[in-house]
Amino acid sequence: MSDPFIVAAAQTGPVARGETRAAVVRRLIALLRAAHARGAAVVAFPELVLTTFFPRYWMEDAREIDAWFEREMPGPETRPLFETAAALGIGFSLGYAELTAQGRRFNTSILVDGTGRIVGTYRKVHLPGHADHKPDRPYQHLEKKYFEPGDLGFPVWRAFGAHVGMAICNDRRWPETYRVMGLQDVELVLIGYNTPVPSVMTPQYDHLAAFHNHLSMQAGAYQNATYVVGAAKAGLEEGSSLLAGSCIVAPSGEIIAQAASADDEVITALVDPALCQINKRTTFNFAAHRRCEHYGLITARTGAAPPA
Ligand code: CDT
Repeated sequence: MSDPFIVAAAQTGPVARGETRAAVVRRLIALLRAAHARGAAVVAFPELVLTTFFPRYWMEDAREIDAWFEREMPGPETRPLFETAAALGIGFSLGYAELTAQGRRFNTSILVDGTGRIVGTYRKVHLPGHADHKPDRPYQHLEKKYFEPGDLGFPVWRAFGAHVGMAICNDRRWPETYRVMGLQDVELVLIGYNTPVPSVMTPQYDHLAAFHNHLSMQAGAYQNATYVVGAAKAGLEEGSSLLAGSCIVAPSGEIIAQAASADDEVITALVDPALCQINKRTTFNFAAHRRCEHYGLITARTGAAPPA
């Protein structure tokens, strides 16, 4: 059985459109140091954390779009984060916009170990929003324009003495995200998010945004007997209000740490892989209780269809 360790979520406040990556990285390093001072072995940073949430802007010029993306990781601006983390011996997950050598664009998160080595890459599977311009809206949500769906599935890696997976923002609302990792015996899921509220898609649920945020991660944690860490980019960013509520959820489904601000803030909690075993061996002992023969529709059908 693996030893317990401390995990941190590094929530950030807003990132201005004109803020440089170097300035953001300085903020991330300060959060990294704070997490390390609290004994953390690994810290989760938010989705697309190096820039403002640029999918809110309609852009047509390829060079303007490319400017939001990273062609290398680490690059010149992000290297100090890797170097500081390696010097402190702390790992992290980091969300950023990835432009591959083949010209493909993904909403990506990497997992970096305590030596500064990238040990895992995840590319966001569930891309919310739209690809077309909706000028009648106060802001856009153009993830479907600027990214293609992730092509790596939901891998789980051995890191920090545990089985660690990642997801990105909208992924956290989908039970499939957690289950695919649950089937790889995941013990810790690191999630970064940018959730605009009010939502231009579902204003009916604006008053429940914080509830749905926690509901999704708590359900995923409980039903798969895993810790889940949610790290928000929060606060009023370029006129768009982003949900805070970063949290760490235990395998029981309980929130065991939660941010109290909508700004740069570190929260920490103990991850004890032994606690994952309680439900992994009993209620959610998959090998004993799952009935795959009845789950075929989940992969055979994408959209819902009413009964005949
Ligand atoms: N970044 C991201 O995935 N945000 C979505 C907003 C959905 S509304 C278009 C989320 O699920 O929080």
